[in-house]
Amino acid sequence: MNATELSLAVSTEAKRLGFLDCKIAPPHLSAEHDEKLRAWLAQGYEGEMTFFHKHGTARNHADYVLPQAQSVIMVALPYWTEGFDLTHSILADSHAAYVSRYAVGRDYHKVLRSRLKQLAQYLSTLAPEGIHRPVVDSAPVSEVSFAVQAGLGWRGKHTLLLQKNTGSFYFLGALLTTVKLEPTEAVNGHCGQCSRCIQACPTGAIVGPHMVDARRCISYLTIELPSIIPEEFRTAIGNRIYGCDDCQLVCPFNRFTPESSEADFQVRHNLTQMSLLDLLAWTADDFKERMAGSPIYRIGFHKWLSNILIALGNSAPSAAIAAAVAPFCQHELALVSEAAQWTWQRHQTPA
Ligand code: B12
Ligand code: SF4
Ligand code: SF4
Repeated sequence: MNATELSLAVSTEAKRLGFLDCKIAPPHLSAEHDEKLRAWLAQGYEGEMTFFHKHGTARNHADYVLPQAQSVIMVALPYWTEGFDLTHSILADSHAAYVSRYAVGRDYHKVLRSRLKQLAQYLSTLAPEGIHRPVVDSAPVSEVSFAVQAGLGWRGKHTLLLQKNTGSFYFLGALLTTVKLEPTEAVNGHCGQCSRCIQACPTGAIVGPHMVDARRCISYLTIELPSIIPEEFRTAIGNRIYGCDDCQLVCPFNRFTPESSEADFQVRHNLTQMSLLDLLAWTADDFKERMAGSPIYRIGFHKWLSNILIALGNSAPSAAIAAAVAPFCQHELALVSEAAQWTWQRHQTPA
C-alpha cells in the first residue's frame, strides 16, 4: 500500500472502531505554533501546570515522544450523553451540583487508549515494520493543534476543536507512528464574527480569540489547581464543582452534538441528579468507592469537598446550608476549612 492508501485504510478502520472521525497530520507543527506557545507561557497562562515548562515547544513535534515519528493519526470520540435542557436546568439551580459533561461517566483516557491500541494493531498488519504510540493527554503532544493541522476540524475561539456538523463535545486522541501516511488537509474555520464563547465565559478566561488564560478557567480552578479556588473567582464559579462547559454550551455548532452510545460515558452514580448537599454528605470512603474509574478520582476527596463547599456559598441563602457546612470550618486542611468559613459567612443572612 502507498501512503495515500494507508491513510484511507486507517481512517476507515478508525470509524469502524467507533471513532467519529480520523485524520492525519505530519509530525511537526509550524514555527508559528512554537511562537504562540512561547507567548502563552510568557504570560504565565499555564498557572501551576508546570509540565508545560518541562517540555516547552517539544509538544508540537511528535518525534519528541516517538523517535522517527512520521505521522500523527488524530481521532475524535464524542462524549455527550444527555439533553441540553437538563444541563441548563442544573446550571440554573443554585442547589444542584454541576459536573462537566465529560466527567459524568468513566475515565475517557482508558477508553480512548484501548481503542487506539486496536487501531495500532490494525496498522501493524498493513505496515509490520512500524512503531506506534497511542497518546491521550498521556504525553506532551499538542492534540488540538495536530487535529487542526490534520483537518479534523478548526480551532474555535474558545481554543477547542470544532466541527461544522458535530460541534466540539468529543475527546481527542493521537496515534503517533513511524509509518509514513499521507497527511489530510486542514479545513477553513467557520466562527466568523461570532464571539459567544468569549462573552459567556463566567470568569473571563478567554482573554482573546484562541487564547485561554488557564488561571482563570473554571476547569483549571476546580481540577488542576491543588489549592483553594482564589476568592476573586468563587462567586463566578456558581454551582460548577468539576470542570465547566459554558463556552461550548453557547456555541451554535453544538446544536448538532451527536449523543454518545459508549457504555463507559453514560452517567454514573446519578451525578446529573445530585444536590450540592447530597454530595457534601459523602465520606472519603464514599468518594473513593463511587469515583473509582472516573476522571474525578484524580483530584482527590479534599479538593472535591473544597469545590462543593465553595459552590454551596453560591446557593440561595439558607440556614440549613450554614448548619451543614459549619462542621467543616474547623477542618485540619486549609483547603477545606477556608472554603467552609467563606460559605458559612455567606449564609448568615438567610432570606
Ligand atoms: C492543559 C489543558 C487544559 C487547560 C488549558 C486549556 C487551554 N485552552 O490551553 C485547562 C485546564 C484550562 C483545560 C480546560 C479544558 N479542557 Co483541556 N486540555 C489541556 C491539554 C492537556 C493541553 C492544551 C494545551 O496545550 N494548552 C496550551 C495552549 C497554549 O494551547 P492552545 O490553546 O492549543 O494554543 C495554541 C493555539 O493558541 C495556537 N494558535 C492560536 N492561534 C493561532 C494562529 C496561528 C496562525 C497558529 C499557527 C497557531 C495558533 O497556538 C498555540 C500553541 O500551539 C489538552 C490535551 C493535549 N495534550 O493537548 C486538553 C484538551 C485541549 N482539553 C479538552 C477539554 C475537553 C477541556 C475542557 C472542555 C474540560 C471541561 N469541560 O472542563 C476545558 C475547556 C477550556 C477551554 N476553553 O480551553 C480536550 C478538548 C477536546 C476538543 N474538542 O478540542 C483536550 C484536547 C483533551 C482531550 N484529549 O480530549 N484544558
Ligand atoms: S471552560 Fe468555562 S471557565 Fe473555562 S474558558 Fe470555557 S467558559 Fe470559561
Ligand atoms: S461560540 Fe462562536 S466564536 Fe466560539 S467557538 Fe463557537 S462559533 Fe466559534
